[in-house]
Amino acid sequence: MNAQSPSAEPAHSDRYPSRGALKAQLLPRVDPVVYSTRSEDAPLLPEQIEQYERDGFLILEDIFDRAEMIAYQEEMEELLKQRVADETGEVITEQGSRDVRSIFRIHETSGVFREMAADSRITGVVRYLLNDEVYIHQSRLNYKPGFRGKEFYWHSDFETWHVEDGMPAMRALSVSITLTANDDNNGPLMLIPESHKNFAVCEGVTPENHFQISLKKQQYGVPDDQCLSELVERGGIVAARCEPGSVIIFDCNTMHGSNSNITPHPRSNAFFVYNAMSNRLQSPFCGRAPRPEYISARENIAPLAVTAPNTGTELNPVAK
Ligand code: 6CS
Ligand code: FE
Repeated sequence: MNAQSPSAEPAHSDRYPSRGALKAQLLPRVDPVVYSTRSEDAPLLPEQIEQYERDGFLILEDIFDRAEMIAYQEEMEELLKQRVADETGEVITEQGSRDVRSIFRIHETSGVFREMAADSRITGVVRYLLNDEVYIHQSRLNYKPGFRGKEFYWHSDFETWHVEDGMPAMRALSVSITLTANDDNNGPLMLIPESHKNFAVCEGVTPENHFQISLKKQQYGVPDDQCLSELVERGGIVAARCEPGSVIIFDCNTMHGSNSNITPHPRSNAFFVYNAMSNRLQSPFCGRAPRPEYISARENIAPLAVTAPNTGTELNPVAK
């Protein structure tokens, strides 16, 4: 460590350096994508595992049925009503309007979404892909309201979680569950296949309290045009068009983003990030103070219990 700038350098080595004085470039990924090696007892078909490994994402349609989705949609509307004036920091509004963009920590503040996050149809797949006990690193509702819902510019989540949260390895994944239809027009999630195989180094020095602006509009942790062009040249772009009740699973380093929504129809999704217990957060690699617990869980973490499908019954209770 450099004695003259003790807070600038973390004490641990950095396999995925980004920001600071670094120039934009693509580095090779040095972590596995699928951590389990046995496929006989996998909760996915062999071709689905191959697809996730190759593309960095998998879309599973019709996972939640109509009745389940009605309950989740009602809860989403209820949270919106209850928390529209919330000042805890957990509710993020769109820039320049009072429309709600995101509500964080829904797996703890809503029993309904806690159940969704722990649903074995999801956690079985997550545990298989990460081959470890898992906990929720971040959860949120992304409302993308009609008319004024703004875009999420291209980014790799891992870049932010590594630099700003101190997540050491690419052993985490995101699950986006569609609560409304995500169609061609209302700003569906767009993913760049195969982009997870490279780490896109980003330029710029992370400002203090970056989260206060990045959750409305991200400006650091954004890849440059050249890196994005190379990734799209190789893999193209896939828009995840889905009916409500579908599950989009994507690797923590898959490049993704979404356009704004000027249609009258909200594009609302629940979003859960699962991290391997063995990949718990260290100190942030940018040398800044850690982000709040409601954005990235550092202390308040527990492995998710294994439950029987659709019953919530624990099969293998774990100490909390
Ligand atoms: O800050 C986060 O944790 C997530 N949100 C944004 C807008 N970008 C990085 C990451 O996906
Ligand atoms: Fe993201």
